[in-house]
Parts: sequence; structure tokens; C-alpha cells
Amino acid sequence: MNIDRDILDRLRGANNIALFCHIRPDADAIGSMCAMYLALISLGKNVDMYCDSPIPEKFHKMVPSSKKILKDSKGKKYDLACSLDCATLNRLGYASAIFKSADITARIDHHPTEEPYAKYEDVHLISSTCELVYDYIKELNKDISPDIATSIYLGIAGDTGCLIYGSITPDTYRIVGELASFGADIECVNYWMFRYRTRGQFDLFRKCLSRFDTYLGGKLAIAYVTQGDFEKFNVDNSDTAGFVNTITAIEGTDVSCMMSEEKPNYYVISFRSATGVDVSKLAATFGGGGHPASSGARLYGGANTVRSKIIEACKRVYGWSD
Ligand SMILES: [Mn+2]
Repeated sequence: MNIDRDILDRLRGANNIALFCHIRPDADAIGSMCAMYLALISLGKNVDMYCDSPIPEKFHKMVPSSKKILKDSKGKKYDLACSLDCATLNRLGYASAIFKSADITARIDHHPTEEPYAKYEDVHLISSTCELVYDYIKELNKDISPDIATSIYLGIAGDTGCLIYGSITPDTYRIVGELASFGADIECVNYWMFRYRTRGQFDLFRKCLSRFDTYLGGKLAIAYVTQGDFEKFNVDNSDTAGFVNTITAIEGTDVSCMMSEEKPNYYVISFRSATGVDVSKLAATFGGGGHPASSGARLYGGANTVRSKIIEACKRVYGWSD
């Protein structure tokens, strides 16, 4: 892949570097940031990582360096700020102030966006940011450690649903093969990402499925969880990871939708499609964004109101009817 030579030169030249990923971090956000962190500290640089959200415990099991992610810089200044897997400055949360205060800013990402927010941007529309970060790290440091390899595999596995989505290319498989040869702990990642569940997560999932239904002649599938569920099962929003994938690709369904109540009457919505329907268009009608097969948005309202808004939007965007 053609990586951005300016960003590479800046990463090589800087000594105090801050790395950033988006709020509510997923596997690709954590994987790409921690892999870059490990590669840069192995070159003797001072590097800090920032994320303005709690880091789900399971990431610590797969990538122990994720324990070093900070929330606050306490006024520390950096030569270079580099965001990973983050489409907009807003998605950095309060950490955006630290990002903007650096001498030079850069962004390495795979989300299409209309407005650049860093001085140097390298955006490739590929399956994961980790796939792109791998090429940077190979240039920075030929010796890829097992921890770096595991971290990169985490992001690739996360954003490809354990290597099952259509976004995968021959390059993705080649990289995963190379990561395995560098000692990536693929079994550990697959276990924590795709098999392990707490009892609370399992009970939440059962509740989510009990509210599952299809609409618009079966083309649209919707399920949801509420704040009340989180309290009842002692879980939080991060425990819904993966739910939307389980309700995708049901016979006759083109768009699946998982609604999760982040605050009272305020839902985070994930949209997915496995049949080529572009769900980024649907997310865009609500001011959200993402990829054709995977996108998201946020909506105010109770569960019934939010669900109605989604159904109406599908009618408008795709021309579907009841
Ligand atoms: Mn990603």
C-alpha cells in the first residue's frame, strides 16, 4: 500500500508523540493505537496514548499495553499528535484539545470523511486501520514483536468480524499470515473477541433478542436494549459489542439495526448490511456516518420513537414500503 511519506517522516522525526483513538473504542481503534505505540517506544521515543472513554477490560487481556491509555495530558505538549481510526475531531471527545495543541497533527484512518482535521491525513478505504498501520510499522521497525502482531491482528479481526466480511482483500489474508509468523496470539484474540461473554452480557443478549423484530416486509431488522437493561444485568453500553452482527444476514433482511440507549432517551444506533445495501446513506440521514456495510448514528427519543424514525428513513432512502 502507498503510505503517506510525510506522516512516516514525522513519526520518525518526532520524539514526544501523542496517539489518539475514538471514543467508545473498538478493537481496531485500540489495536491500531497500541500497535503504533509499541513500535514507536521500541525506537526509544516518548509516546503517550489517549482515549476519552473507559477501555473495556477484555482489551487488556489481549493487548496489555492498552492499560497505559490515558484520559488527561495534564498540560503536556507534544511534537506530533497522530489519530488512528478516527473519522472526525469530535470522535476524540475531550482529548481533541490535546490533539489540537500539538505542533503537528496527523491522521491514519480508513473512514471516508468530507472534512480533513489534521495537517497530514492518510485515509485508505480498506477493511481496517490496523491493515494500514501494519505498513507504517514495517517501515518504522522491521522487527515486529509478538505483542505488535497481536495488536494488529486484533484490529483486523474486529473490523472484519473474524475475517468474514466482504471488505477483506488478498492483502488482508497475506498480512494475517505474516502476523501469525511474527507470533500474533490469534487464538487469544479470537477467544476474547468472538467467544467469551460474561453472564451479564449473555442475559443482556437474551433480552435484546426478545425485542427483535423485522419491518418493511422483512427487509429491516431491529433490536434494542435500554438503560433499564444495563442496570438490571449490571452491564453497560460496551457490552452490546457484536450484538448487531448476530442479527445481520437473516433470510430476507437487507438492513439490520441495533439500538442501544446510551443516556435516557438517547440511542446509539448501529446499522449493518450483508446484501450490498449501502447503510452509510441511512446513517447520513441522521447525521451519522460509516461504511457501506457498517455505519452508525445517534438519535433522541424513546425506543418506539427511534424505531419509527428508522423505519421512515428506510422508506425514504431505499423506497421500501410496509
Ligand atoms: Mn476501524
